[in-house]
Amino acid sequence: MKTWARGLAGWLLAALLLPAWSAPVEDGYDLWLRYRAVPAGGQQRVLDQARSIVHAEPASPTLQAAVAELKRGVAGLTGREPSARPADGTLMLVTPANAPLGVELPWTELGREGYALRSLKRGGRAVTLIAANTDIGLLYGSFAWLRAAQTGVDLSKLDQRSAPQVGLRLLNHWDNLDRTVERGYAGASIWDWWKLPDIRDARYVDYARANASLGITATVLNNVNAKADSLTAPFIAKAAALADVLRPYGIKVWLSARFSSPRELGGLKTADPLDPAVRAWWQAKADEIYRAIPDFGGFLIKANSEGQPGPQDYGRNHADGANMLAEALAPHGGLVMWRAFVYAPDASDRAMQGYADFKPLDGRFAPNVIVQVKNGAIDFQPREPFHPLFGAMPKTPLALELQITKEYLGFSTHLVYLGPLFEEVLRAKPDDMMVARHIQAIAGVANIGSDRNWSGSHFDTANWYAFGRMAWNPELASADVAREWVQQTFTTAPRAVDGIVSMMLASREAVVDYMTPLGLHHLMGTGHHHGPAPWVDNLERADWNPVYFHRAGRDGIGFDRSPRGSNAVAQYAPAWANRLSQPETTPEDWLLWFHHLPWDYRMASGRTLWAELIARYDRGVASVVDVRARWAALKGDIDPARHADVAAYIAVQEAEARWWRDACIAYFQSASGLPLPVGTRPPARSLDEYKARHFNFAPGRGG
Ligand code: GCW
Repeated sequence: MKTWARGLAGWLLAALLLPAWSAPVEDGYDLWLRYRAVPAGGQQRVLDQARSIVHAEPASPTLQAAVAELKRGVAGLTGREPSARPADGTLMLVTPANAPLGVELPWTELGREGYALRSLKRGGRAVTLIAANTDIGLLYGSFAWLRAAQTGVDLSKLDQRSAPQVGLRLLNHWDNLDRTVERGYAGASIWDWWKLPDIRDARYVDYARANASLGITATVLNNVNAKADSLTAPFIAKAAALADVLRPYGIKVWLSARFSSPRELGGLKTADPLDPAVRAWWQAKADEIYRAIPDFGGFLIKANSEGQPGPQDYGRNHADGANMLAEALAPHGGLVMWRAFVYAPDASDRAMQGYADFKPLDGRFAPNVIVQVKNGAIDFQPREPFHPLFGAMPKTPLALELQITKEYLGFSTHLVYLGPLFEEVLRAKPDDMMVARHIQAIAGVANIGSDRNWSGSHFDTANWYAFGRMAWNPELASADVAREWVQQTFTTAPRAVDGIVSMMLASREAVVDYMTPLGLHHLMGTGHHHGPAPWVDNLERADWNPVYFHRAGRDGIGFDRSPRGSNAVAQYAPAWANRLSQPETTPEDWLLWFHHLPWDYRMASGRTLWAELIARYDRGVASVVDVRARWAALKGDIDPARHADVAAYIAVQEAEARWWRDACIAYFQSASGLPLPVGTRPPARSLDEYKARHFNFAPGRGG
């Protein structure tokens, strides 16, 4: 064949193969930072504003990270990398020191972390200012610009500003030092403790980028069921290596600390917080950590909770324990996050323990102590009333603890978008203020692991994303957050976006309905928490048994927390206490959380409670069936591999939703002795068959 013909054939072959070569792999690793080439018109839209990037020199590591991300994003979206020479279409990263004259920017409003994006014309050229008071603000602003670019915002008319309402926004990794993850469903811990500090996996930088894109400012590296080893020199060195990688992205490293460490590591006879030798030990330990990590964030503490050691072992209270650690950290600017997740063995009502222990200590904690409170008073259920401590400790900084990992919501298998749950909690009003205004910090129990797609399923990263975005701005609507995430993670095609967002927004109510409708809670399998087990009543602690929580019997179902029962309602502000004292004025979504009612109690729908319960379970299953159909209808809009993955997961979710519905109805029918209402589909299996199911190797049991 002539040479020219061979050359032409080569080009033709390459052209045919190119799409296979250049089509980036859609395995979820790039999260919402995919920066995939937008359709041609969109590319010009981005290029018109971003042919060049201009910034102050010398650039700090943080500013370098911002510029690198902008280059990466523009190159991905348009196929062309911006230059450093000013052009018609320049992104200018500016602080008060180098902002162009004559442009009014809200510097004071932005504070330390905020940013402004402003489209201008300068000498006839398109210029976009990314403005902030600090380099970390410029990093957040750069990610905000890229979010706008990826979601199809008109980049020629930008005039937005944003500053975080909640000062401290952090992840809690329940990661163990052997790389198992407690309640983790996404593989091993991403922290390769064994190879640290020498080997610093590139994944740590991508973790930092993802969290910086959300404005997350800190991360607790290890499990709250802490091992004392995490405070030994080798592990401090490992944590220091991670701190070095995360620092340019504005992410501080924290550690969970085991309260008995002075005994286990220091050989002391006691860990009594009032003992001078114990206080000295913690001071020396804090000094040692800060020598390795000068900007160490502080300690997260789980004490006198589920068997963890704490100050009460020595007749002291939580404030005594927290204040000792706070004193050790204070000279370095460190903080203590002290968890209020406590419940005593002799609990008359486990939901009352956190308030009972901590409310009397309001105002007794040192200024650098934050009390960390779960969104509800039991334990990350599909729905819980807001925790009574919100609004009850006005003299104490509080952190809201949310679970991003889905310990009680179907692991990483079930598609459940948690944005609506976060929104419900943040907007709840214990008094005349929303929970979002009662908190100084917000912590999310991470759903991140070594799986390629980070969170164990393609949709679970939406919960990491929603946590971060709503921690930055607790008044963001979960629907808007979902839409942003879909447009960056899957597609900007409007019909597909609408379809996926509607699936996501239906998913949390669905899991409530098919697991724990009408305020039921804690019905799950023992230990692993997989699947339904409302019949369990044989555990060593009464308040570990599902029967303790639903109290189903011939007379009715539900936990009486009214004044006629445990009177837990009295822990809420008076307006709520009155409203929750009567079933008629209690929101039906919380009905069986606060009341024990007869099966023939008349619901708002006109049905009896028994019929309503079944209707809710059926509604939950129907919703999953609908989500499955919606996803199937999107087959042509989503890359095949991820579409197939998600479809397979939703099929499992449907089967497990049916299992939850059938097992719970079978059991509650056995407890009530009532016939199924006419027309009810009977459970597929017998109650004994459901009771016989065991899962000895369910994931998430690390620790
Ligand atoms: O949700 C429960 C989990 C435990 C967890 C504990 C806690 C880290 O079952 O695995 O322990 O709460 O929040 O401390």
